[in-house]
Amino acid sequence: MISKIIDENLIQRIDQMIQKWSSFVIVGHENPDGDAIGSTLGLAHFLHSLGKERVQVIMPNEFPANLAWLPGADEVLIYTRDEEACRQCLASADVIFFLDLNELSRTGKMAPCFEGLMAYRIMIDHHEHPDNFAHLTVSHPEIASTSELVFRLACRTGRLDILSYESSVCIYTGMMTDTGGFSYNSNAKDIYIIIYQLLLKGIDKDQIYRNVYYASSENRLRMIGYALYKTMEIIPEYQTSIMTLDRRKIKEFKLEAGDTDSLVNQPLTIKEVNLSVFLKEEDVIRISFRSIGNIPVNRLARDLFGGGGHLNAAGGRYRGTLQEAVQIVKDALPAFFASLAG
Ligand SMILES: [Mn+2]
Repeated sequence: MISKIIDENLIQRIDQMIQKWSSFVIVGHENPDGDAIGSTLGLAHFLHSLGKERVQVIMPNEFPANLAWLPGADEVLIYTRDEEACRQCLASADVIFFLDLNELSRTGKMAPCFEGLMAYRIMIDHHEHPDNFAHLTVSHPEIASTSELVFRLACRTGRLDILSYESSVCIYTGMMTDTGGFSYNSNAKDIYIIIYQLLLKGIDKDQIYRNVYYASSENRLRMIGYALYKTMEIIPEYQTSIMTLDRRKIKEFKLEAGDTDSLVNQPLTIKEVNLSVFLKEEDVIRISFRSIGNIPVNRLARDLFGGGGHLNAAGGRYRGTLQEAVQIVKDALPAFFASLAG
């Protein structure tokens, strides 16, 4: 079947922790995306199938409305909405899983909650440079999604047969969203063997696609139109696009969580654009980078804004004005591309 990616020793130890303990909390990252929700809920359903009754998924803040249909999404605790309930769950947890995040700071305002907890910590993730905060770390940057790692875990513990329809839906959703509907990071053959297995579980992949991608509000689509028409700047020399959205417009379009998530990908559909930068003015300036080919945007995100991510998708934040942040990006382009050529 699929190749064995996760170390056998890690599989055994995670399996032992699952067998041994009864209370589990599963945490995803701040501003959760499809993979954060898909992997955490996918694992939660899997633990349910193993007969575990005390399983709680916690997200640091709200997740996008187009993921609310996922099985179990209505039982997710949101830290910014229900801090006390989250703290109680964490305090009584035997095991805490950290999914789709490589350092505690990725849980945002929730990060201090983990101090002094006795629970056993297991991280399962696919971002580079994992921090050493967990007792067990499963880190595979070469794998396209954490949801895929959850499938691999279920499979390797020899329990593919009990993987439920609900779990399969969640896992597929994370695999789909972290590859842009299998349009990037998606050449690994195993992905399609896994999808085949998920289809055997009864998932409707076409319906999942529509649930996630054909769920826009009118406001969101108009915002995309505005951003592309009024703010997108193309720098032909570097095949780069820079786009912004300021606080006033975010308010005007009444944007909700996740509404701008895929916007940064749009300029890449221009034939001549291989690097897209999107800057959004929130409490801080949030900068998203996307690229095609061998343009390491995680390096840009790290060097310019202390951020990080993957080769083709990364992000960072900046304290200052939108204009300053745009200028920082523009100033950095010549040296960045010179370093790639050299
Ligand atoms: Mn992910």
